[in-house]
Amino acid sequence: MMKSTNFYNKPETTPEFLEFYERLAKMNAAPLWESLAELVPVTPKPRCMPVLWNYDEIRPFVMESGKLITAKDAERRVLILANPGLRDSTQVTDSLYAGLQLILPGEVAPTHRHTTSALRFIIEGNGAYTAVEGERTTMRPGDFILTPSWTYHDHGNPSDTPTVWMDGLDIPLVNFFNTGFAEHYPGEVQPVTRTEGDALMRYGGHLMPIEYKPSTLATPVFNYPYSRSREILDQLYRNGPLHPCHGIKMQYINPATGGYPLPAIGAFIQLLPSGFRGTAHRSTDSTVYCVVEGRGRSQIGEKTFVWKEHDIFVVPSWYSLFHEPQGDAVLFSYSDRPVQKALGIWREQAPMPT
Ligand code: 1HN
Repeated sequence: MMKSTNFYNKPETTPEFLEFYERLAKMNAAPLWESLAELVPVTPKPRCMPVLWNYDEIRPFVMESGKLITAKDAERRVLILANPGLRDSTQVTDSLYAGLQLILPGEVAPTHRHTTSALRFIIEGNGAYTAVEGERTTMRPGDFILTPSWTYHDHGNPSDTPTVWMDGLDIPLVNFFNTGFAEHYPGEVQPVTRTEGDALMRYGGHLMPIEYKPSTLATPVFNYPYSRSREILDQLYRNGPLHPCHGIKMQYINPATGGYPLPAIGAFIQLLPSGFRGTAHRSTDSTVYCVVEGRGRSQIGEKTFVWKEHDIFVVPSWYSLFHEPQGDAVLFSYSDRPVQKALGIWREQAPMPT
């Protein structure tokens, strides 16, 4: 007999059962034994699917949106990356959101704040800025930028090139809890009250202000420049060792706590050096990847995705995964790992047992 893949196999349903269920439904009640296998899977069964957005294919749509609507009229001119396994939804995974945002030369996206937290991973452009609580930071390709929950933020592009970035937000989680609040800043653009680079210097070096006490889980640093991340990856590659699954993989941290940069979102950057062939691994946090540099392929379950710079792909919970770059490659990724860890349910096999 084949081993059952269900935790529980429900007995056959007779007309008597069905008649009972009908009367039960009128009582706003239901039999657990009909849905137990689905409610308590033996291993994760994510609805979200492996999917890749080829940047060369999606970019023309992003630019077309720039002809259709202004950043101001749209509030945020973003194309949502909707996972096809979650049809009609606005989710990239079961718990997270992703989008591609465009801001054209001369535009501003007005100041607002909301309870959902956001990260930006900059894809192209040079000279546009994001302002967070009175400090502007220039967005450069590969920069990792944060707007924590309930911080006022706006974007502006005084440069002469379009700027595009990937947004990552915890919208599905915040809305699951029915804790969504949002408001506009009184006035379109918040005043600049701090010098550019202040937060990084104050909190992101090897010094910390005396008696600084974090008031939230979110990081006080809101731009993690790529120039620095890249330098660290390079140096650590030279120093070794290389992880058999991840290459050189680092996580972004809140320097004040050593924890994740946002309460619900963890973010990572990894170097896959030329000649590396990663070993298969898996973890329970469905993850969104953005290719920062280089090209290669990743095997996700039964699917192989061939990727290059700026492509975005999703690895669902517990799918086996390995990466193989062609030449040096750098991958950025983010997931809900902090939430899973807080709940004590995060699991990883790296490498997977053979
Ligand atoms: C938002 O505020 C931004 O500030 C981007 O750039 C995407 C998606 C949903 C809700 C708010 C931004 C967003 C968003």
